[in-house]
Order: sequence, then C-alpha cells, then structure tokens
Amino acid sequence: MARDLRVAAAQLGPIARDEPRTSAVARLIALLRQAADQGAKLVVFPELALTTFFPRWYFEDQADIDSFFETEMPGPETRSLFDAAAGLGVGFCLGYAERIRTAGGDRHFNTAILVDGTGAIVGKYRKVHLPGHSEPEPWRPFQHLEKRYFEPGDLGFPVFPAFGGTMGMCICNDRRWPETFRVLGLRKAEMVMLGYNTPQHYPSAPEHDHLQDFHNHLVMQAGAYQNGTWVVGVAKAGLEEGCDLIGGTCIIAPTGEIVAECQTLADEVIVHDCDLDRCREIKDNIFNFALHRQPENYGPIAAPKA
Ligand code: ING
Repeated sequence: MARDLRVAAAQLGPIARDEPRTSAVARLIALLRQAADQGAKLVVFPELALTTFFPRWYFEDQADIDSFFETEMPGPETRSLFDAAAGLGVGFCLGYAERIRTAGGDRHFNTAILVDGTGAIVGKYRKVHLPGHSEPEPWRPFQHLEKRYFEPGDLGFPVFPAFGGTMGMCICNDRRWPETFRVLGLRKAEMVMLGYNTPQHYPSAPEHDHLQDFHNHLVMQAGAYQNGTWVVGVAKAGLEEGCDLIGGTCIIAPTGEIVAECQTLADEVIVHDCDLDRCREIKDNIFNFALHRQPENYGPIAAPKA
C-alpha cells in the first residue's frame, strides 16, 4: 500500500536587489502552476524566496534591513500566492524573512512556513543554525551577515501532521548539522523540506569552493538515509547580484538516493511521487531507533557549549 504524495521542488534563479516582491511572487505563482499542471500537491520553494539574499551586504540603517522583511504573512504582496495555491488545492513551503513586533521591540527570523491546500498555515519553522558573522568584515568579497540580521530560531525543530504524513522543515545551513535531521527523525519526520541560498565561494575556505555541490548533496543524502526520511532541497540559484549561488535542487528518497534533480540555475520545477510508506524500509530496519540507538553514550551531543 503506497502513501503517495506528489511533491514539486520549485527552484528560483536570481532575485535582483531591486526586484519588487510582486515580481518574485509572480515567479512563484508561475512555478506553482507548472507544478500543479504536473499533479503536484505540495510545492517547496527556496529560503528567503521573496527577495534577494540581502545578508550579502552590510546595511547601517535598520529601515534598509527591515525593507527585506515581512510583517504579515500572507500580506498584501503575498496574498496572491496563497490564493493561487488554494485555488489549485496545492500546498507549499515558503522561506521568507519574518519581522514580528513585540512589546520589547522587533524580532527578526529567517523563517519557513508550511501552507496546506486550503491556504492555511499549518507549520512554521525559524532557522536555528545561522552561518556567517555579525560584524561587517570588509576583507570579504561579499558579506554573510545572517548572525547580524536574524535571531536564532526559537521554535526548535518541530514536525507537523500534514499532506498525509509527518512533515518537517529546516533552512539552508541547518542541513549541514546532523542534529537537525536527527531531532526531526526522532520526531518521526517522513519528509524534510528545506530551501537554501549557498554561494559557490566560501571566503574563509576558498579551497573548498569546488566542493560546494558535493557537500550540498552529501549532507542532505546523509540526513535522509540516517533518519529514513524524504528530503526536498530547493535552491535560490545562479548569479545573484554578483554572487554565484549553487543549484543542485533535488528530491531525495529515504534510502539517500537522489530521485529528481534540477538541471539549470534558473526558475525550474521538478516533480516526484514520494511514497511516504517507503520511510519504513529504513525506520524499521537499519535505523530502527528503538532497537539500535544507545543514547546513554550520546551525552556530549546535547551538552551546553563550553
Ligand atoms: N548559506 C550557506 C549554507 O550553509 C555556507 C552558508 C555556504 C556555508 C557555503 C558553508 C559553505 O549553505 C546559508 N544561507 O546558510
């Protein structure tokens, strides 16, 4: 008995710094329609899918930074995406910069939401592992100021019952950390959706630049296999404001096999029938956590940082 979920990965090419949200949203809707035409019921979009990857620049003025954030979701410029998706009965996963007003002041997160086929937000995740640095470092050809512009996520790694399965999300750098996938795996995730903006050039270790595509797939394939979960990894790709971002968007089976992969660095949709019951092949055997894990030996993994 198969529990099939036809999923689409909707890769984005570059979003220009001055590209209005309405333009990015129009591109997302076009990709969503392409996916729906191929029978997809869930479409996964990249990290920060509404704007250019703005942490590559140092902004002094908070108003300039805040111009890249959403204070409502859906808001005036994103409602059309929700309406188009609900009209087609298709759900989606969307990465965006979230600003919330609190009595104590504004808070800023690198966020992803899961929206079901009726347009309801059924899950939210805030990026835990923020890469880069918090002060501008002029020696770099481009900045990576996520630690300056975002707070670490405060929601942990939750899973959500949706689309007939147990769904989890993470964002970009999170995929490199095995803890991300293991916590989701321990919570019985059957599909982990994630978006990424990953530069080809890593200024503090340029000797690894040629390994970015390998590392991208390595970590997602490992996460899938070691936790018996489908993984959908979706790039914002291409030459974006002078910065080469890798592609490699793909859908990975619980065995770790890449079953579908984008071929371009532009807006591109790939689709696959993901049988969520295939997770059992791994979860009941090689990574049967109840049978095989030995957590009494794992203490250092969760110990506080020195
Ligand atoms: N980007 C990158 C990522 O983790 C990075 C940062 C690039 C880390 C290259 C290591 C190598 O994929 C984001 N946005 O996290």
